[in-house]
Amino acid sequence: MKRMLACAALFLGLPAVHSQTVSSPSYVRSEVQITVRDGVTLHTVIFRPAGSEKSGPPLPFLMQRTPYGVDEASAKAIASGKPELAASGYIFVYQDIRGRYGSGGQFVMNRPIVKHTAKIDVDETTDTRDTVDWLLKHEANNNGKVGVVGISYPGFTAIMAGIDAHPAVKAISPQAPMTDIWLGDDFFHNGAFRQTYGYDYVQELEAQKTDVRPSSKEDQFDFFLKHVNFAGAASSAGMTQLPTAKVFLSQPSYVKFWQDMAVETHLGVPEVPTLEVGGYWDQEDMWGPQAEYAAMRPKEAADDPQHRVFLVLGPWNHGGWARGPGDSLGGEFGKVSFGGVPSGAIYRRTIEAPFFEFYLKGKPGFDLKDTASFRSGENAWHRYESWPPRQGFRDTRVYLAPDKKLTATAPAGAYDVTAAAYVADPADPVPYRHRPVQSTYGDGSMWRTWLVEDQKFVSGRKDLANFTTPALAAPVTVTGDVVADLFAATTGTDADWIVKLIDVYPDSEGGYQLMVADEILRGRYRNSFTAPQPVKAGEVNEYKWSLHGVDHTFLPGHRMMVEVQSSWFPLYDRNPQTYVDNIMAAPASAYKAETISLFGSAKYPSHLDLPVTTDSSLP
Ligand code: PG9
Repeated sequence: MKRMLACAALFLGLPAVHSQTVSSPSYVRSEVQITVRDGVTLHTVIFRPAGSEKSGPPLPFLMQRTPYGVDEASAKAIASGKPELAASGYIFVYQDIRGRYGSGGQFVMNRPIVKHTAKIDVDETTDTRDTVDWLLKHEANNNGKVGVVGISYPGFTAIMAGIDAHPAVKAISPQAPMTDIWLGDDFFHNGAFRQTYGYDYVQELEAQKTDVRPSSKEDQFDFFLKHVNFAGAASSAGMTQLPTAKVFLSQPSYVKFWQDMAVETHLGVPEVPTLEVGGYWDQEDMWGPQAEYAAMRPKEAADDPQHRVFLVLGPWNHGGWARGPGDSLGGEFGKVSFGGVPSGAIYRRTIEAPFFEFYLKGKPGFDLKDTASFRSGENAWHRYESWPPRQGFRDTRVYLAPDKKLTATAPAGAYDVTAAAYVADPADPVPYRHRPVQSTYGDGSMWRTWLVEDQKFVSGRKDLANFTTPALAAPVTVTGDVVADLFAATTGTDADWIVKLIDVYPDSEGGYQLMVADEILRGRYRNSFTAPQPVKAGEVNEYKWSLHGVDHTFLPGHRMMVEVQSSWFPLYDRNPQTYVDNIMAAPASAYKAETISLFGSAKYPSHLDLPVTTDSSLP
């Protein structure tokens, strides 16, 4: 699409500089540079129903602020993406955030919230407020109400619109927002560095003002192995001076830089009604919506009639709720079907559209009390009084036991029994998805659906351990946060711990091994994310971390499997397994094969905590 350049110098802060009726006769598209408090101009594209500026009811705004460019926004995309809202009548606003595409100023990745003591103290909250001020003043016949919506980075800008919010902001929907980029979203998970993502995304956003997605023909598994560590890979791409890469390389722990970016610490009682949306198989920001909801929800009084934070979790990958019917997920290497239920279409029609209609136009129809979650396996929507739900659920455990068994029976008597041992060799790390591993957003990339790849492709390896129940006689439904609690030792002085909860389908259904929960913990951070510590070789340590929210029924005939491994490559950089201060620059000599022992005794009962329905019974 031809990019329309606004005559910025001439029209700063003035009403729309270009207007044209686009292919859909029902919208007028205008383009404007909005000047914010420090003089920077933000490139903004506005679509409003033709004639609505002069006649008809005043309309609310629905805004999205993005680093990905707004020139592609079109009436056609609005009509297909948000048909109910398009039909109802909104002024749709798209804005390039500071420093990206047509906007001025400097781009700062996940720009932290600052104290607003001077005019130059700006962040995404102030840019939103100044934009809202401008819209209210300059767009005729508006109803004084603004909604803000967005997925992923635009999800982050949506939550920013709800912090120190402009009084006209009446509803926000952060969808897959990244919330804490170090703890659980795009760049690190529990201290383990997501090197392929960091490598590709930082180049995409920080090397220039517009997106350029790195695309290599080389298997990224070979590429990252060959460069030993992230410092090597980053140097080969000439990206070591890009701002975020610099910090990856120099400050890999949870230092102030990363803490300042975290959103959850800024969230109190929600200032405006907030619809958080996330996918159970989101390969990028699965954690963000759950974390934001968890930060806000407990701060609301139980009996507050102004209940304002809502959560929707569904069977989707990153942004999957916004496109297609959502009745299945996956591709060549594994596909899960949701029994013909169009989960995404249902969400868009019955939750998202009514949410904005209610808060921005006062129309009835939004009846979500708190949480809506799609339960896979059973393949049905459920509504809960809060997340994770408590009523009708109980906490249970499954234990890792010798002979590859997974059992609900707690180990008794025996001390220091090794449930399993394996040798983890950084020279031959466990792939996280089928090879070749394409660049994240490169040609033919299988990135978007890797979380549902059939785990059979690795589960027979010798450098991991798995534990399985017998075939279930009755359904077992797990709803809520799954927590891994391992007692383990290594012959090395550092290690990564990856736990995957897997639904093993019956042989008659191909024996598909579907991951339903998974997460990594970098061993050096077992006691503190800010003060990493070596592990003492041979010492048994407890490693406990959350695998996040799940809503899944293991059907009769299926088996539940827990798999433990020590690498997930090349998505996560390799842990050399010898403690070095900075893994980003670990020398080749530090990478050593080590023996990992998992314990399964009364003294060291490695297990998973599972919230299950009260009628679920585990073997
Ligand atoms: N997941 C993307 C992201 C990366 C890094 C920071 C913020 C967001 C995205 O899809 O926008």
